[in-house]
Amino acid sequence: MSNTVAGSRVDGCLILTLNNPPVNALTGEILQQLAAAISEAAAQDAIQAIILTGAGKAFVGGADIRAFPAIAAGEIPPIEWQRWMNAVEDSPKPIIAAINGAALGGGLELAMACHWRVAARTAAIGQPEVKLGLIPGAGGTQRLPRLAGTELALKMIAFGEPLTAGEALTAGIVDQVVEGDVVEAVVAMAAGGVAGRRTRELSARLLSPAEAESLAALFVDQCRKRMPSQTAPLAAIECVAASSRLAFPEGLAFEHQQFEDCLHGPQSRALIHLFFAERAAGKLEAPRTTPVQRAAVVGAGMMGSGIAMCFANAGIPVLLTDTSAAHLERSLETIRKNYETTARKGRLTQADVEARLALIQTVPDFDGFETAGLIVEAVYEELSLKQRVFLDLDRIARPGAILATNTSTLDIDAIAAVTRRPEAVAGMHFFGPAHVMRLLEVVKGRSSAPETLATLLDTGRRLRKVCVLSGNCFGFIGNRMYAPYRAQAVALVERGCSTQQVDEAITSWGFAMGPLAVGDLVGLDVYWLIRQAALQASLPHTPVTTFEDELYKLGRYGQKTRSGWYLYDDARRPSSDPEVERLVREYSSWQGIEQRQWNEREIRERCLLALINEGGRLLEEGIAEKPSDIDIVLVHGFGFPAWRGGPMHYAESLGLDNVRRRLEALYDEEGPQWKPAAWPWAPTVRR
Ligand code: 3H9
Repeated sequence: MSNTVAGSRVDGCLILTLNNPPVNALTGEILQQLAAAISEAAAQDAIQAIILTGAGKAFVGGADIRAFPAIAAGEIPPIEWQRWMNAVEDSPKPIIAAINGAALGGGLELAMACHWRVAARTAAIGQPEVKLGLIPGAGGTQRLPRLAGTELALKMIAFGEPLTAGEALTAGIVDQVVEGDVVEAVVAMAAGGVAGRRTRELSARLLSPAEAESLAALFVDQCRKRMPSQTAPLAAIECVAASSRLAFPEGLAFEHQQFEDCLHGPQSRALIHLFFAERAAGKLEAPRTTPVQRAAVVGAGMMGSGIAMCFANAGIPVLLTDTSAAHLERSLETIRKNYETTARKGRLTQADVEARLALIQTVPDFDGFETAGLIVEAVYEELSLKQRVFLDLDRIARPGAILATNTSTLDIDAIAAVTRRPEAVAGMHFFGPAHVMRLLEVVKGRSSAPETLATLLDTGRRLRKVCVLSGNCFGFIGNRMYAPYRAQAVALVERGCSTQQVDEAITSWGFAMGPLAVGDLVGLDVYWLIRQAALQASLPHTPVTTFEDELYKLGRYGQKTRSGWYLYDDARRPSSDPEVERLVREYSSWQGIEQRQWNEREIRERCLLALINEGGRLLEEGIAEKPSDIDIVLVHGFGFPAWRGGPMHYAESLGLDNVRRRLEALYDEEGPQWKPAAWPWAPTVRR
């Protein structure tokens, strides 16, 4: 027996423990060892049953995802997943999966190949492969419908959301859920005698082929809405529907073909890249962190209220203050409403709502702020105001407490400079709505100590955020990149495109919203202020005047005034406005801007190249540590399609040399804003 599949004997049971930290991910080698151990056990009369479990917290977190890019590139041989799972199911001795923790992807497929399944109450059980642009490839699309029924299998495999152990029990996926030690419970179960049973031989819960097809069509519609342009969910649905139509071996062959197509496609490359990018982001070389026991927030506007909710959601007590008692009262009302809406959707119990509200205490005048280990400032975006707040906080906060600003554009150093603890000051840039958006930029000031940054990153992870470390510059990573991208969108309208043409070119490529519609959502008044600040900060390539200024001057601020780039009805549904067309042509003729026809490809290319090139500049300047950090920021904060992997991954997939050549051509044609960045990174994308 090996280290990765360790065997031990208790009573008449052979316990096989998979041990491949951190999540016991499956490799071909592990499966081979497992099959060998099972076949050895078959020859031993003293063994009545085999128990399969995982070492540590997970049962099996899936196939080892790290190997997929190399398998797809043909650098290492493919793994015969289905054959190994069949070998487990064929065991003449009954095998019981003792699901001690997460059984995901290949982990659930392995458990379903076992004859019985007993799960710990805390185990998560699911087929999340679509989130990686894949489908289950080890028989999951054929075994899950046989165990749980076609409809639930469609739901679990197409959307990738895991079930709790209790839900898996109700669904018939597991046979028993236990509170204590799951292996002990399984040994007791085996002592009572268990028979072998094969999931692949079940059929009672399968819908008829016709019923499965019509249900699949409904799921296709839902997937097109929830996960537009993604191919894996559609392939997954086809496979589950096929389980009703095809015998098990043919179903496996069909699944294998679909899995291969997904594995070799660009979407799985992009989504696997993001999976590892998220886990690699915001990791610092082991400086000491001080876990935050109590937090405080200054400013009870939308951002401050959302930030307070983030702390409460993570079980961290938080104080919230504002200069206005009315703001505080309104903030608490909004927070309660938000929680109650979540409870109505069944995602929180009423007890959870009350528990979270109890963690948020509104206070006047910084009362109690001396007890907080972390104070987040979220007041109006004005440097002098923030500096005044930091002067006060520095006086009130206890020694060692961290002071973080939620500024989205201002200079962290200028804020830290008014305190006597610049080493304990940094940016904590949440994206609105803060309790919903997963992205958090932790911004490093000139004097921010490594311990300060490590504590903020650690706290961010406790708040269940995807944390990225950014250097201090105007707009940090996300807003700084978004500015030239939006500037291109506006310039294209000035040069002859219609508003809709630009937005549609971008949304049809996969962005959640077009850049001009985003302007209307955020507010053209807000973008005007940001651009003025960018000009003041002498940010290169910021246009001095743009047509968007004209919309701002007309009071067309976007959705909030029911007019901006678009017109909005009371339900905030947009429609195009001929007046904008007229105004922009007038503006362009006055500015002497040449007009021409543009096609979709040209529009996209310009907007995306502006984004990518700014990413290159951020790397060149050391503001972003690595390209994958930029990808995360754009995907989680700015609606960049995840299945394209983020702008830097996309640039790599195009070939950096090709990107540079196009930028050089534009630089020659149109000037300095297209000057190619130095691209200081080695490509990682296999093409
Ligand atoms: C699949 O199974 C296909 C099948 O159909 C097979 C047939 C072809 N592989 O998330 P965490 C690493 S596809 C390799 O921070 P948590 C992760 O990178 C797979 N490594 O922990 C990180 O490493 P590091 C389907 C993996 O406790 C460390 O583990 N399965 C894998 O918050 C900790 O990860 C999935 O999609 C893996 N499969 O959450 C499940 N999983 O420390 C993906 C994790 O170096 N995994 N790592 O940064 C998860 O959802 C979560 O990791 C899990 C633990 C819930 C398991």
